Amino acid sequence: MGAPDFAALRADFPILSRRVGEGKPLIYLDSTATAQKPVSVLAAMDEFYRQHHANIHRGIHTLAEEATARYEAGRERVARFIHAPAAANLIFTRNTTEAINLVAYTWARAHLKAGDRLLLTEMEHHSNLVPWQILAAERGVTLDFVPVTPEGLLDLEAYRALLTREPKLVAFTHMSNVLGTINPAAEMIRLAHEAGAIVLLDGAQSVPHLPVDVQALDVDFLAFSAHKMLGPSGIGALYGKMTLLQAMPPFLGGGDMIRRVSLQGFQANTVPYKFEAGTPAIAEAIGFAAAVEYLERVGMEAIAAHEQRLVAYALERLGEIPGLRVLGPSASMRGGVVAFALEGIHPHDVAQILDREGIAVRAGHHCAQPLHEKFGLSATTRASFYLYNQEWEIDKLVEGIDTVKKVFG
Ligand code: 7TS
Repeated sequence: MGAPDFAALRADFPILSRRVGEGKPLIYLDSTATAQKPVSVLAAMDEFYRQHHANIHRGIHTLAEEATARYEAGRERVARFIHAPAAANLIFTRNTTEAINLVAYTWARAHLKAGDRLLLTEMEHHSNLVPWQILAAERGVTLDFVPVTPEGLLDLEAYRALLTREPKLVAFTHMSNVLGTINPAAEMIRLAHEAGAIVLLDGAQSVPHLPVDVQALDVDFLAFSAHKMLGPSGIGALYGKMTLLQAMPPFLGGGDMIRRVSLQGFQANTVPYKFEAGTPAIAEAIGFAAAVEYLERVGMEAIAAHEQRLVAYALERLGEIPGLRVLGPSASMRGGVVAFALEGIHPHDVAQILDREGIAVRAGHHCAQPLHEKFGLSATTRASFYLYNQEWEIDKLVEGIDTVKKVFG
């Protein structure tokens, strides 16, 4: 296959031809919150409901067998996408948040006691912060944080120093949803292992946008969400190393996660079923697999390079606007996320005026309040890019910001 035609693939995403605001063509710059869906994902889910729908892992009838086979094929496809050694290493969850909570409620509660330390960073999304705060309050575990530098990078010297406190777990984001920073995960994981820690990587932003290989990274746990990578909402995944998963107690109790139940007790099912209680998101698993197939067809290297070009262009264009402050590092260190503050204008006002121009951006703290505080801000406006975005949309964003300045100037 030759170089992908990124302009042409926009036609695969029906929503991109919508008009919004005052009849303006939609310019969707909010893929960090959630990505739009190609027709192949919609069709796979539609076909499942029309032709094969039944509950899985139960019943001998034809539809139950077809549904089970498709759900498990989805697991295999998603596992292969992150280069997991086997499909069984991949547990379906509701989203990244639930995947992180799964580790916090099972692995962490089985292994951690008062006085143990966890090492997080100042750039975490609330979903990689709050589960550990709950645990800390309950168990007397201490949280340490790798500081973020003024450029928006993790302070790796400080990281090395904090590792000497011998944390049991290091949990950090592979790519920041605010700064766009791509953290040096492989090196950080190696250092954590040398210090005797287990590593959980929050891949909510990296797995959709970069090639991620769990075996090359040697990561212990990886959490990610389908809805940020062209798939449906309601499903995400936790990858784990098999020895860890096998030793972990179950998460939620109920059907499917058991092998045998008596009135007095139960015997847990094998991995990964042990962690998937109740009827899962079946059509969503099929949509997830279709999303991964789409991304693989375009190629993750090509997608990452495309977004790198877009973010370099965005930083250049936004850099020309007086009174506009961009958070985060230079283009070479980041993915397609640009959060900015406009002097004297509230981010919500910026987003509202841009919406009138058809431009969808997010305004707020983006579930990273401590990080915003670090930069002395309560909120920012954030534009984010994916494979379907084009340079001309960034030109429109810059024109939109001019309009904002006129309205509030
Ligand atoms: N971790 C990171 C780095 C994220 O960006 C997000 C979602 C999550 C975890 C949680 O993912 P979920 O699928 O469980 O919700 N980030 C954003 C965002 O930046 N805007 O909306 C959601």
